[in-house]
Amino acid sequence: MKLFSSVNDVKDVPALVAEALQLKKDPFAFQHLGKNKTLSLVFLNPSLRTRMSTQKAGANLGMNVIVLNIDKEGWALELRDGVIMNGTTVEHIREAAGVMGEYSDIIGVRSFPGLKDRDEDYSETIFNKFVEFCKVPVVSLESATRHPLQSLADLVTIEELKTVSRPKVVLTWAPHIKPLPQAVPNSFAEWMCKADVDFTIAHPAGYGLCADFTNSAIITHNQDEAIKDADFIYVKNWSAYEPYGAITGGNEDWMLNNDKLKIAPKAKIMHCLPVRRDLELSSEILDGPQSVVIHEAGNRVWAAQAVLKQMLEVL
Ligand code: SN0
Repeated sequence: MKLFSSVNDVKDVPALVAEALQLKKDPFAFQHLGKNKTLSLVFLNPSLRTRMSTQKAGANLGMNVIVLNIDKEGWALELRDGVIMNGTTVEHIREAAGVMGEYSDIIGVRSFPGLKDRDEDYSETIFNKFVEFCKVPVVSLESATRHPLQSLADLVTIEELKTVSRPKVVLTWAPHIKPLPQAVPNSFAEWMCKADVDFTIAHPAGYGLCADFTNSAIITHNQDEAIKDADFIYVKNWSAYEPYGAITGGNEDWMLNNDKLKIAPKAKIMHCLPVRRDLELSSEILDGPQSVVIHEAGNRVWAAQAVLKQMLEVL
């Protein structure tokens, strides 16, 4: 694998999931692959799980890992072409990414959407510029429209914890106070549409996702109907795709609590984290027996390690 930005970059999804679960059993079996290889993780936005799990995944494979919080520690980056750089930006992404490529065998990049200009965000200009100018394999650490390492870890978690061969998986919108990206739900939907699951998306009117990511999903505005007898419920807020980046109040009753979960007594509750307690998801669920959010976050290591291993194998 030379690029990991979407499920479409993966030749064999079940094999990648199996590889992650195998690495979980035997984390240090492939240290020779990463010996004297450098992984650089470049963040234009905050991170906890992605940073720590991908760093650990690289180390498990014997790699040297460099982390650069470029938004805080680097020169102010110019991302646009054709501008005279006489303002606040100091270094162009063309040079910055090119130089990072000189120091790295694999680069990971995190870059959130601006949520202002849909065409710009959905054309993935920043991520694609990194890919173009660094000239080494690139892993998305969450881009404007996708978070594939999260989705792979989610699929690994479902595969590991499912009790029926084809589980019912529900992605439900949750309330929030600020506009969040569509990257996590887009990506989760695109991976679930390729997995052996029955997949439903529930959201209030006005929060439909871009159809490119949701093609075979059942989509409903009725949360109760969606979550009834679910095996997995994936909780996530996102802002509107149309009008782009908008949020509207009045959907606070979409927050799951134990009372709502009575119709889904077997459901395991997932969230990519960070989660705002008692706004997006109730504390009683997060602290209760149905939550698997910590286990899910733990699986981020094995997802990242499986992807890095497949990249190292073709370096
Ligand atoms: C990000 C998102 O894409 O929704 C990262 C998730 C892995 N989440 C946030 O930005 C949360 C910010 C907040 O204020 O709650």
